[in-house]
Amino acid sequence: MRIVVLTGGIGGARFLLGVRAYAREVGAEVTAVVNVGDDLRLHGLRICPDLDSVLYTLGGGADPQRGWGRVDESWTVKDELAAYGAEPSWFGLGDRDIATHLVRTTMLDAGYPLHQVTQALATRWQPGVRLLPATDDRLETHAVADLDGGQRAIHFQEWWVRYRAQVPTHRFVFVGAESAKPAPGVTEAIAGADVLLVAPSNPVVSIAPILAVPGLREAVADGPAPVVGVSPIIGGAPVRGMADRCLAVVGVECSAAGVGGLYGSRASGGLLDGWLVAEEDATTVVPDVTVRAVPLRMTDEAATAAMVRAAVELT
Ligand code: FO1
Repeated sequence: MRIVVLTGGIGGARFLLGVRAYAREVGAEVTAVVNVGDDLRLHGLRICPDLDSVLYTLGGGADPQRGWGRVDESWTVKDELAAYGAEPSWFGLGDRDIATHLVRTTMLDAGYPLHQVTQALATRWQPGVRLLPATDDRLETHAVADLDGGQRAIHFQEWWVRYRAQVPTHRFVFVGAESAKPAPGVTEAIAGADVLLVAPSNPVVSIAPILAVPGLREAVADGPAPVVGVSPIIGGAPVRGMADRCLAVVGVECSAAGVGGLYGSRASGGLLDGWLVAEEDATTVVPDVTVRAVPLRMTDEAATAAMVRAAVELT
């Protein structure tokens, strides 16, 4: 069986732990198509938070408390940058993490595309799943917010980390999306999948930028594989992160039904055949989508693998 997962963020990386465990049980192959909208260049380094979250989480090197970055991290370079007054000071890069960005940036600057660089980084971390960026091209999520007395577009990380998503925000823009191409292997993986899972990631800033790459939404919606999404919202609140703030920006209710409706059914031009929700949300209805309620907390790998089994069995 070939499983393809659309994913981004820390929740998405933790979900992949369960997908990998399930895949090992049943002998399936997993391809993760990962959001790059959070990526940024800082201090001359290319940082790919969502790809790194997957590498570190599946490779056993992630910090379990923060969720992002490396365990046993030190912050000497961050402190030294601060001593120079180098901005931005609101985004912290750990010393171990910086090594990843140095290797990545060196390879990118030498002309290797992001998917090959990611493959090279994965030889160290051995994530046990095939990891593909949604695109090799520049695609950056920006937020248009009220700042400094006017409307300004700021990078997603500035909106998320510096302003903690607390500024009045009008919309998100996926800069570069129109001319981005799917990374080699992405369309083929989707076309060859037996089942497609949408991770319980932020639908607005993790999944939407993947689908904004021309051709990817169509590849998923019109492809042969059944598509099952897992709700990132339990009982009206995000499992982690600030999906509630992102959903408010796009005018969608923060509920399992709201996000299910945002994705929509394949029968009516949307994405989903199935929608896995938490037991608290058992009454959720999404027109033309099969909804099933199961325990949806990713407390450990076994609980997450059970969720994945339920998602696959929904198809
Ligand atoms: N999140 C923070 O809240 N503060 C930070 O300083 C920060 C630095 C950072 C560095 C590298 C990296 O890969 C992720 C980092 N994150 C940080 C997490 C990141 O902002 C978001 O959680 C993800 O982009 C959302 O998926």
